[in-house]
Amino acid sequence: MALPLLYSYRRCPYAIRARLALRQAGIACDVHEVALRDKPAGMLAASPKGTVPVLVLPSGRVIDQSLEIMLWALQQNDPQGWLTQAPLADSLALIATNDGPFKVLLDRYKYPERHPSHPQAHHRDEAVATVLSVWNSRLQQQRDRADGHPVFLLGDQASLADMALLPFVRQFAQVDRTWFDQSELQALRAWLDHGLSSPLFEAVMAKAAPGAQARA
Ligand SMILES: N[C@@H](CCC(=O)N[C@@H](CS)C(=O)NCC(=O)O)C(=O)O
Repeated sequence: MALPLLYSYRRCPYAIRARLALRQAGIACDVHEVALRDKPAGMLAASPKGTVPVLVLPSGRVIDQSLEIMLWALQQNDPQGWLTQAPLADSLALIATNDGPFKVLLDRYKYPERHPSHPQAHHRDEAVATVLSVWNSRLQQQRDRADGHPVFLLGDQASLADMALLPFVRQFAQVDRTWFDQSELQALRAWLDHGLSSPLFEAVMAKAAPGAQARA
């Protein structure tokens, strides 16, 4: 039987969140690892906008937004209740902050040469002041009640928001891990480390060569 085909890029945070949800839902896919500089014709035919991830279902339906792929996958099967742990609107609000203002600041922090009017630390500090310190406080409040158990953005179990944000906070931390490890963001760091060390995250980050077709 034909499997869904996922056009993906290993390190792309949007593609990572899609792979997390597909794997969590137990949906087997053929995964085509794309070279972003040389996108396959089949991907561009399915989705001319040319961003990954793109999911092509055996029916021919194309889903080419990462959040839509997450929702589609979890609507098939959601064994740990990522969609129901917390009000979906709360998850979607956090994701909107992530995909909007946080992503803008993350890109400025990652590529400071494209924004020379400010030093790199300015973008980092703005991301912390406007977004990450808010998420950190939210997690810290959960920690204060959790008696040492891992905590998540919207409660004591992972929700859609945790999984959708994790790959982006990972990128932020990776820009300067030494700085991140010494920052005031302790609760966020614990949340990130817990998420990154999960078997699910490790599984979706397994390496594949560009152009390779793997089965996930
Ligand atoms: N809104 C899209 C954004 C996806 C996106 O921007 N992906 C990046 C890679 S991380 C991409 O494919 N960029 C096109 C390029 O670099 O050519 C989604 O949520 O799926």
